[in-house]
Amino acid sequence: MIYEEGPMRLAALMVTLLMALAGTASADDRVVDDRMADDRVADDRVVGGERVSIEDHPWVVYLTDASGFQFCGGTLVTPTKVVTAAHCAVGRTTRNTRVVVGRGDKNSDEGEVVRLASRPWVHPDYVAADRGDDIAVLTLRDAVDQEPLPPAGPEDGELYAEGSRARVLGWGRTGEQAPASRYLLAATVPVMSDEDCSAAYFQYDEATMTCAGYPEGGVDTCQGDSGGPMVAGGKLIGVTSWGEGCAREGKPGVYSRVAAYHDVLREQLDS
Ligand code: 4AZ
Repeated sequence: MIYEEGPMRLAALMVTLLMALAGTASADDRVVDDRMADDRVADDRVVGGERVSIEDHPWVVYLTDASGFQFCGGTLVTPTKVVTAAHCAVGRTTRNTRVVVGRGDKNSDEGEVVRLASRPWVHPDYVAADRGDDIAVLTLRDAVDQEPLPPAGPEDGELYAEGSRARVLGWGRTGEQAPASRYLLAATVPVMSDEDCSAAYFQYDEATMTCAGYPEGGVDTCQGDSGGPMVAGGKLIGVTSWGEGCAREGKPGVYSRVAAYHDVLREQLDS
């Protein structure tokens, strides 16, 4: 997550260019340079994305398959319920889905790996992320101790106001062509107006989506961050859903508008 088209990326490009001029660069060198740049993005906390501790964000979780491969994020909203994206949960079984709780570093063995108690609940109207209703709820077999994050409700309209700042978190890619992050990253993005979201995407639906990012791009969620949290006012206001590429100018990230699903979530969380 947290793509950053900033100075480090530019620096990596310059290095590649200089090496090419010196006759030493190959396509493979370029990949290595990109990786190094991305590591520095994660470690040096440059503008946009930064490493954050899981202890400060105990409700953010990631999903893996049975082999341990991280494919999405999620948010604990009660000790046994995780909100994620429908496109992360559709078709998944209890056998091939794990929820990793309390682990900021994918390579550590801290935290818990929790199994599902049942097949995921997927919003019944879900068809595809850019058609809306990209929301799902997972039920954990064992309750966890981590503090949950309450979902936004109808009273939280101001959290979706234009320019309101939100935090987005995840272990996804740090660039469209970059590998996923080893560490939990976070970034701050401004919520865009429904007009601007609609201008960016014909599929945008203001009733069930919100979008966020800077007009010039540069900070965003990316592949692998899906299902993870968009947070403001101490509440889960969005679920990372879709967008055209990552951090592109004029192409903000799109998030499921959690407040719009208050009643249906209530029903799921109480069941
Ligand atoms: C994805 O493929 C994805 N830039 C997630 C977020 C965004 C784009 C794609 C938003 O999971």
